[in-house]
Amino acid sequence: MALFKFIVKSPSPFGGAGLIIVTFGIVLIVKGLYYSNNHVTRRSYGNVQKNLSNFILKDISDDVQINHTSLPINVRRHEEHATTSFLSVCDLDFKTLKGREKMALTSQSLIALESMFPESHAGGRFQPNGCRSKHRIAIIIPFRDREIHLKIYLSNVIPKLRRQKVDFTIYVVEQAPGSHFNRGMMRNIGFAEARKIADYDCFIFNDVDSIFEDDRNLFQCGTDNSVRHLVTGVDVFDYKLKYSILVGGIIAFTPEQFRRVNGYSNFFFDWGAEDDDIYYRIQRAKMQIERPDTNSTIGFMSTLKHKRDPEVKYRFDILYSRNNETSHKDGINSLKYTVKVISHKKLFTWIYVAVNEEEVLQGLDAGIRRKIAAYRLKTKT
Ligand code: UDH
Ligand code: MN
Repeated sequence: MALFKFIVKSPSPFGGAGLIIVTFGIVLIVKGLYYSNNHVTRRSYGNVQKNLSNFILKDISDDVQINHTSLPINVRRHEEHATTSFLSVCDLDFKTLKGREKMALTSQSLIALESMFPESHAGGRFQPNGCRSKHRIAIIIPFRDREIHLKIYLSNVIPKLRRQKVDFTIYVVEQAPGSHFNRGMMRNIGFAEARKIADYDCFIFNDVDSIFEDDRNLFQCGTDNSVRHLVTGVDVFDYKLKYSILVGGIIAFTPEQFRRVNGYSNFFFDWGAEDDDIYYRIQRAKMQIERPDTNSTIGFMSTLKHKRDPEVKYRFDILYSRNNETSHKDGINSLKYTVKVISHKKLFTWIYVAVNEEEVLQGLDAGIRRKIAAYRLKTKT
């Protein structure tokens, strides 16, 4: 208002023409500011995204468009059948598989990896050539700050799965800074978000540093009552399982099986006991664990080296506080998170999420919450 008064009242050597010139000038300045603002907004959005994702945007192609994510599942299912129904169901010829292979410790850039697998569809979906897979699989990878592992994972695992003729899509669920890492929650979120995108009939949860060695170890789910754990031995444990109830590394659930156990507990932040907890959930739901033949090497898995996170002691307090009743209130039916980005990359769908740790832990017994707070104070973590 004051500025306007100044313009109108200011004496001008050009009279009325002066006023027009000044007004025109103001329009230009305002326009300029608007555009530069827009520019700044866009630029800083890019910067924010870079900070958020630390790696993905600097070394990978942009989002690839897919057009059916917003359609309801029954429509997508219909669409799917229309595009592939003329193909016959894949018949896996075991002679075309290679068997056990040593893991290659390659470290190509993600861009280079993308060009190695030109046949992928947006969001990291691979379909077999010339036949239709009976199953559609989502591979869920919990992730934070393990870029090199992800590259090694993709370059080793994709060729094996291609040979298995499965229809799979890789989801990388990355936890934003601001909370301690929660592997169980990242797995739950991957399940919840992938279900919104397509109608998967099998979810395979795979740690980014855990690579199956043998392509005869089929990426598929067990039948009704058996959850399939795809590991019988781990390289660093002399190709044995560290303990018999271990279900870590790679595990496959049908959506119905995962719903029956209510997914993973959301309470294990840091290096927790979410695997042991889900073992007990499976047991309480009266389901079995099935594995590849333990007399063969088919279920052997290689792991990638990394600094070990400290094992927090209070994880047992959380674990032992879980029972039928508490587990039914803690899992996929009580998930709280904020999706910051969903991006359909060429080799995977990237889901970037934030978790409010304090809010999640409200659901936990006050005594255990005090123990966690005391541990955080002592270790300053
Ligand atoms: N992860 C990350 N970033 C992290 C921590 C974990 O991406 O900072 C993911 C990643 O997929 C990793 C998985 O979570 O492979 C498991 O974490 P880890 O590799 O640190 O765990 P560790 O090798 O044991 O010690 C894995 C099996 C038992 C996990 C149960 C405890 N959480
Ligand atoms: Mn590990």
